[in-house]
Amino acid sequence: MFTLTRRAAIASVAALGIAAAAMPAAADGHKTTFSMATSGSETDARSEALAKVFAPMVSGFADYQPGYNGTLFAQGTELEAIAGGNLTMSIASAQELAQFFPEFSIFATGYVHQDAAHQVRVFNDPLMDPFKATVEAELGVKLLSVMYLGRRHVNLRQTREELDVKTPADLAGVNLRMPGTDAWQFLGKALGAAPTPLAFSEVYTALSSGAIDGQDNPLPTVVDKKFYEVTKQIALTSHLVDLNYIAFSAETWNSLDADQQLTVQRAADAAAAWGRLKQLEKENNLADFIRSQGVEIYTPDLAAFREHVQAQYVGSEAAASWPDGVLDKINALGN
Ligand code: KDO
Repeated sequence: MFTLTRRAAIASVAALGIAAAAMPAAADGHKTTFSMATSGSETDARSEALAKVFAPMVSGFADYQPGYNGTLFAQGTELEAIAGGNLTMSIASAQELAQFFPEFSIFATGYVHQDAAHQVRVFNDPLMDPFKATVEAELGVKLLSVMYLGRRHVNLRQTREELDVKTPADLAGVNLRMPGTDAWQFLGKALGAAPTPLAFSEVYTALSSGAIDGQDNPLPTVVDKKFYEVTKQIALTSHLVDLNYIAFSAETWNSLDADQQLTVQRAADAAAAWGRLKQLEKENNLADFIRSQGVEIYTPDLAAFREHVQAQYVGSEAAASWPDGVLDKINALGN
């Protein structure tokens, strides 16, 4: 299932070589550049948080230069770019990290995280220390803070009359776009659908043309990317309370002095907190707008989805990569 072994992935990154992008923050007042790549838009809450909160806080010694919509680096290539010294930071997913370190799939598993607060407790718990240490040691990437993306739901082109999603069985044969890594595809299958890998930037067009039946994302993303224009229903499956990490070049970090490092860490935490509140607010207030655009929103049989999804992970290759006891620790940090 995991096509890229850790060794192969690390080797391919090492082959990129370390470029000169991570210039040290000069003590002579010359600012360093923090380049940031995301496939999200400029109006995405996580992008806004970095631009409005993180950037001003580090502006004394760093120029923040963001690239949105996958323009700097394509979705899924950002971590390699940081590791290769060609990018300072990104909004990285656990699914992308699982390409290098399969154990990260635990944070990409359906119905594990319960809500935004649970994500924060998990990220700050000592259980995360070995995960963070591995990413830093083997990829040269520091995970500074956890950002909230939101509850992912199934969003389809079909009307509810054409397809009423009550249980995973109703998604049989549904061509559901999921992002292009193994952890995402696994989740799509676990939902009962026929997952198709596709870059985020292609989703609107593929929905519009009918190349795919649907996609899964939180409500704020459905609005931000106008997916409501090309879909007819949202089944509130809440199958993944999704997160991203603020991933930062260890090489750049090591070039900063202690005060600058403290400032970067505080700026990342402040941006993550701001973005989390913003995203929660959007999530809680967007359903009426989406309905007003002609999209039906309803809750399917959540117990059936949870049971089915969780059952798919039991005994899976993904679950085999999870360190002993970590799932119990994550669950113990829940409500
Ligand atoms: C997506 O491709 O559906 C996804 O939501 C996956 C996330 O991990 C994240 O990369 C996100 O896209 C982008 O940041 C765009 O919102």
